Amino acid sequence: MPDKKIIEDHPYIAYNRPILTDTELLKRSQAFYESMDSRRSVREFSNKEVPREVIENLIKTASTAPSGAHKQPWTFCVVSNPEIKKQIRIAAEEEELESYESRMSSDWLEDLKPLGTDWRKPFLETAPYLIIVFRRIYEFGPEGKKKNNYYVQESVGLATGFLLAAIHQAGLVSLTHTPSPMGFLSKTLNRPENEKPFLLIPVGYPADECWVPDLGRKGIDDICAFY
Ligand code: IYR
Repeated sequence: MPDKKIIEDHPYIAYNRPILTDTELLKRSQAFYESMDSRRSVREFSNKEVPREVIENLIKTASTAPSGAHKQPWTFCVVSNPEIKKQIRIAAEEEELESYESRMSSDWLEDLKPLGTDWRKPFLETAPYLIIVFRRIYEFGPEGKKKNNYYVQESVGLATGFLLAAIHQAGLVSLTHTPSPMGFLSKTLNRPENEKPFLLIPVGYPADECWVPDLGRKGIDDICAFY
């Protein structure tokens, strides 16, 4: 069998994955589940350095996610510069203070109590890296003509999920942070108008003393229906 061919004028490559035994499938799926089940969102970071190449690998992994028409409609901005981290912290805390004091409903604040969050975001300066994920609404085609991307929200959500999994598998921790509104990130990072901020993800090691809420996860019967 050839390993390349042209189908309707487009190049294809043969794709082969080994067929595993049921025992092997079970072992691998169980091991990956157990590893991912030990992932937690962390709010107390160490300032210990992480090599930049590691961060590049994490982002390359995120960018292996599927996307609408394979447009890969994402940009990952990586901030390690202390001055820029400081600017981001100041702007985020300003918005968050307003949110916690007057924009969020009492139900919302009540739901967040077990997580111990508040408007203060010291991790934005402590974590060695902030990865700000932008969704690219459209691209500029020839002569600057706008070309819309497809399923941008879904695609960028998938890429971010891959990123969080990669961070955990590498041995680092992250937080899925949603400063709201996030417009200040476009300004601070001077992003073009076709990009909108999606999530802000501090990445690093946990602080020497790091506590996370004692939360359980829903069981299979609560999240899954077999037909
Ligand atoms: N964006 C705020 C509030 C917040 C909202 C939800 I929903 C969370 O799960 C956690 C926090 C903050 O980052 O504190």
